Amino acid sequence: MADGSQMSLFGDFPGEEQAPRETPRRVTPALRALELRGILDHAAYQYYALDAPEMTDAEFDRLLQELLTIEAEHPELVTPDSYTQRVGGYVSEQFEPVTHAQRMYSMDDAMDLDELDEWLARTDEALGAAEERPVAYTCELKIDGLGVALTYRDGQFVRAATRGDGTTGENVTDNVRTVSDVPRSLSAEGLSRVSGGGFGQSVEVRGEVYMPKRSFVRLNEERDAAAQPVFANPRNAAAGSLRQKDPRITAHRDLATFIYAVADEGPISVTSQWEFLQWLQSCGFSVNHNARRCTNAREVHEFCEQALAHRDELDYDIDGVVVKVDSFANQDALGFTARAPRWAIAYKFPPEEKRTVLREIRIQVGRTGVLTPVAEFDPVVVAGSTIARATLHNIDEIRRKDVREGDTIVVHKAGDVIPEVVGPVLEGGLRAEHEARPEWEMPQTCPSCGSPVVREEGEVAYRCVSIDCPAQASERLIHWGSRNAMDIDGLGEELVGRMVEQGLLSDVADFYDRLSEDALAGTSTGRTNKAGEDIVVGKVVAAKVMAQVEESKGRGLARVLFGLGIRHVGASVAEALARAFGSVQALSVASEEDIAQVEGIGPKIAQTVVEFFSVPDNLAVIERLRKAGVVLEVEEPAEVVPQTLAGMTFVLTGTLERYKRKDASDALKALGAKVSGSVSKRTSYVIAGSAAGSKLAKAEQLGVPVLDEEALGRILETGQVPTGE
Ligand code: 3B9
Repeated sequence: MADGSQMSLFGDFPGEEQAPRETPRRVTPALRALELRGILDHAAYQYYALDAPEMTDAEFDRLLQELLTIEAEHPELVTPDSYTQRVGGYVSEQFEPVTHAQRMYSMDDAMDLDELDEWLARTDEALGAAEERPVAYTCELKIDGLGVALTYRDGQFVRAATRGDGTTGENVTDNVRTVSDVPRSLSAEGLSRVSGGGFGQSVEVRGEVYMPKRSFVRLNEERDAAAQPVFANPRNAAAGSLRQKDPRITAHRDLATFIYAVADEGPISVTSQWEFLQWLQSCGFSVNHNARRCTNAREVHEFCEQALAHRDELDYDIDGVVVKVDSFANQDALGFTARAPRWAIAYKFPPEEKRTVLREIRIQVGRTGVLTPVAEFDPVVVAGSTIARATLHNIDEIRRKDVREGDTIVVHKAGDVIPEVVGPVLEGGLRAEHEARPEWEMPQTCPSCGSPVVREEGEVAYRCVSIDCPAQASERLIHWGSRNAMDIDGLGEELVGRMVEQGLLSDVADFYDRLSEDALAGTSTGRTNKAGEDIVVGKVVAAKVMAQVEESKGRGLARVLFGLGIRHVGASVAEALARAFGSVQALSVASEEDIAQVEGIGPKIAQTVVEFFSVPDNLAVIERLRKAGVVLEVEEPAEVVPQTLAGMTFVLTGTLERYKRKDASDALKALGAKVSGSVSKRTSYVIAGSAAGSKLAKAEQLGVPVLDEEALGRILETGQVPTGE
């Protein structure tokens, strides 16, 4: 990112990672603009509403830049609903806007050490002989987080705002208050070094909110286990966590900060960035210790090289080094341009890229019929892990990159996480070979069912719209049986695929009115044994799966709604719908307006829900589910359970003998407790089973009381936590 201090979806435009591209020649600017608006709206929705970004920030920036370029060249094409016309461009409507008293500046980039040297030389020269010499520089790490501004009034934390577009950000005070390393009040020691003993009015510090890599991995493990979409990288996880409507969710995400600037250094009695960092620390702020005061270019180089060499050892992502002229007098002499200080530069690390060979572009058919081309290439290790495939998203992307099967390609990890094809290698005689290969074409028919595929107007995606496409059916059935939906254990993906192929299953109602133990036993699992023979489902497994199917009937309305796989209806939306409508029947006759009334549900979701229930086949499946005895209503709780554990937060870790983790967690929640996946000082109790690991250690470190399984049993029986005897 040009400026790692922000999420570039809000970011400081223009995106600088890739040069703006010309409008593709094949389509008219009007059509392309229409298409781009659709893509950007969808991407923003995925990012904000669903917390499940489908593209990288760089990609988003690129598309936004393309749209802005078209609109600049053809002002008649600008529409009021264009993404570019939104308040402040990138400021969302969810949080209250905050106008920064002092602009949140970006920084100029140096893309390599040569550019950095040029900047050092220029700066040195500009400062001339009259200023403080030799010119010293403070080198800091460039944290790949989100820029924030924290305001303190009379030494008390009063407000936090995101960077936004640099001028206007969002008020995220309630969420930032839950970040444990943000001081609530400034230390007396820090304040003593401010002229007048304090900032009579207020002081605004700036820095980065980030999620430690370890916490990111853990969060994703938890989300994955709960069948929730995972975050692409720590920065997106931090962004998603900071932009939660409910601060209690943010509180359970392990966020942290590094502070490095103040909006107005006037009243502080320090004279350089280096001293200023010490002052920040003395105030109680978290300041990154990997910084160095350098007095020549060689030392600056060394710092950059060391940062690059050791970046993997850090528990936070960095994307470069920030070099700042150290003395404030020298900074003043240099001043600012409209968007950035002349006294600072961001040296950006080169992204790790590898060459490999693109073997095949294969089509994946999703649950909603979208055909996604996926690049399959020879495995290569990039940024610490082996990758062998990457989504190419859609045909436009393939044309833009101009990759063809058989090409030698460059791959990297976008945001250091998502494998991505950068493009074909065309030098060294490879261009002729590339040109000789045919351009890849989207299949005209679905590779799974053979029906014609369609591309709807204004959409990038090609879809198989067949109602009996086996690939879609398998994906839908797998989803129905997944953890957060009907939780049918023992349903492997291959097994479902085979059952669909063999005609045993085609829709979710088939689980209940068509599948039988006899039919299941003897079905190929899709796996082979050492001798290469097909492994078939045995009688015992078949009986187990059928018992699970039977049990799943009573999972309740929310899981049914999630399991149906209605577009945009994730687990939490399903829960909200279930609570609001109480039955499938009531939901199926609700209008878009009725549905959009529900807290947390927007018009887009409302529309897809109504669409879903307007399809006769879908209603028929629901009717069969009802007849088979699947519970389609919210069941009234048999008795009101006293919420004796309200306000307490539990963390379960290790292996429990008597309870399934999920059951124990549900039982605690039924008593009003919250159950979290990570230990913090806000955790009331950690329940540790056998082989408990890092969470137990963290609890001990933070002094959080740890209970064993027996104690858990007593809590669940009595509804009371042990008193300290
Ligand atoms: C008003 C690190 C990042 C970073 C600055 C950074 C991003 C931006 C910046 C911050 N990592 N440092 N530093 N390590 N990702 C340099 C842009 N500085 C300011 O925002 C800032 C703002 C200032 C000084 C600095 O003072 C003024 C007072 C009055 C008028 C004009 C400026």
